[in-house]
Amino acid sequence: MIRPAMSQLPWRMSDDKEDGIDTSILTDVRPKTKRPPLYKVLLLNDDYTPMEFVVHVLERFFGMNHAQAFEIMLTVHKKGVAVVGVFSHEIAETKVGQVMDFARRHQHPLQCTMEKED
Ligand code: TYC
Repeated sequence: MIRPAMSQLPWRMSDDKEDGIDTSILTDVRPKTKRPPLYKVLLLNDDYTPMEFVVHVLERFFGMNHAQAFEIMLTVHKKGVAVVGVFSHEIAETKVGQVMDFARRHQHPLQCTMEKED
């Protein structure tokens, strides 16, 4: 059996013997580097927020040009909801906060939420 002496290899070998037979197992010791989850930011339709206000929100907080913003606004208007961006938890929370704050300050009932991406 070859046993690495000063192992820089990404596993650890147990030192097991049963009846003189090597029954060692290799254990993966590579550090887990799970990517952080992403969050969809959703915009919800309502009957009162003016279309131009929603377009402005999408331009201002989601970096869309006017044509993109108008298209997404119409999608929300017709379907009831649309994903307007995908971000880290912290950025998504910030965007939701900015939109909700801006809508409230202008007395519009516009709703924006976030949801973990599968
Ligand atoms: N339904 C709204 C209206 O007819 C427009 C609207 C679009 C509101 C998108 C919210 O997220 C929204 N004035």
